[in-house]
Amino acid sequence: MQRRFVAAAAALLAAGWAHAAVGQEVTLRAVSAFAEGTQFSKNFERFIDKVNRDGKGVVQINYIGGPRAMPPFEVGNAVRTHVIDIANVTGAFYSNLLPESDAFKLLGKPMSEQRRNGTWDYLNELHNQKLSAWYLARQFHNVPFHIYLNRKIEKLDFTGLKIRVTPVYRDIVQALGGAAINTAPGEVYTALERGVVDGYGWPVSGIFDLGWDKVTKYRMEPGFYSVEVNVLVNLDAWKGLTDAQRKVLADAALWLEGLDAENEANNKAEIERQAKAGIEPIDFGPEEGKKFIARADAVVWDAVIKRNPEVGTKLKQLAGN
Ligand code: 173
Repeated sequence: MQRRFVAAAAALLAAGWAHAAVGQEVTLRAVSAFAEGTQFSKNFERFIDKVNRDGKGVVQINYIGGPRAMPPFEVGNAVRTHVIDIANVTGAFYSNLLPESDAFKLLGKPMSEQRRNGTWDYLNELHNQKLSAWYLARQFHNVPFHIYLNRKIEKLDFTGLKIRVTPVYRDIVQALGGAAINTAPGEVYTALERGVVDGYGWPVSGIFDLGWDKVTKYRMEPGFYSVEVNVLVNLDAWKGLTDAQRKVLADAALWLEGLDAENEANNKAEIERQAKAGIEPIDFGPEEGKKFIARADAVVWDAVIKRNPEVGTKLKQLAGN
């Protein structure tokens, strides 16, 4: 009797261990919407390295790569349909699935505050519902966007200019009379080189990564909005993880958001580097600058609130908190 019990217990234990050995370490497949090794993939890649260090035997990430692996505007949908488990992607690239993502760039407070004041929870809910995704982290809140131009303008007016956009810049470019041409980052160099566009929207940092400095003359001041690049996890994948696995990812997510502390110095260094590369600022002074930013914000809130009054109003309230 005693021996049989011991044998059965040992078998159970062995089965448990076997299960643990199989179930314990899970590997997630990751994609970035930005080219590997470039400005807006770099920190995500550091996050992956950290997870793979801290998560040994628990959770690992297999980085499949950037746009060479998957077109950037398909990354959000690939998370939704669980073609991949985890992604580094801006809301602007999945606004077809979540149109309210147009407003994410107006949520510019530090992530520690957004996690305290309910913004993170609300955005997580939106991602759960519309993207079947867990909103694990948001990066680069303190990096502004700019419009870069190859033709000098004398006032805040884009009439006659063709400007490469994503949904980030579409509304303001059109409000200022410009023709907005939507392209993925990978097409910007050729569009500029061939004169298909007279300028483009992009953050203050990262234009050297793909050689755009060689085809850029001016950077318009001031910077506006707040870059958002998010780490999303497919919701079924997230729910299927153990508490220990989720903890490795959640801790690494907070660490990743902490890397935003590096951005201010990097923004400054990029502006200096642009000046050295001969890229001149176009600046109409503080009054015009203020007007521009107010207009840029207003066109987005108007569009988002018109499209979805409930979500738009809630996001605007959270932005002001
Ligand atoms: O310009 C873009 O492609 C874009 O929308 C974006 C968003 C976040 C970071 C970098 C670029």
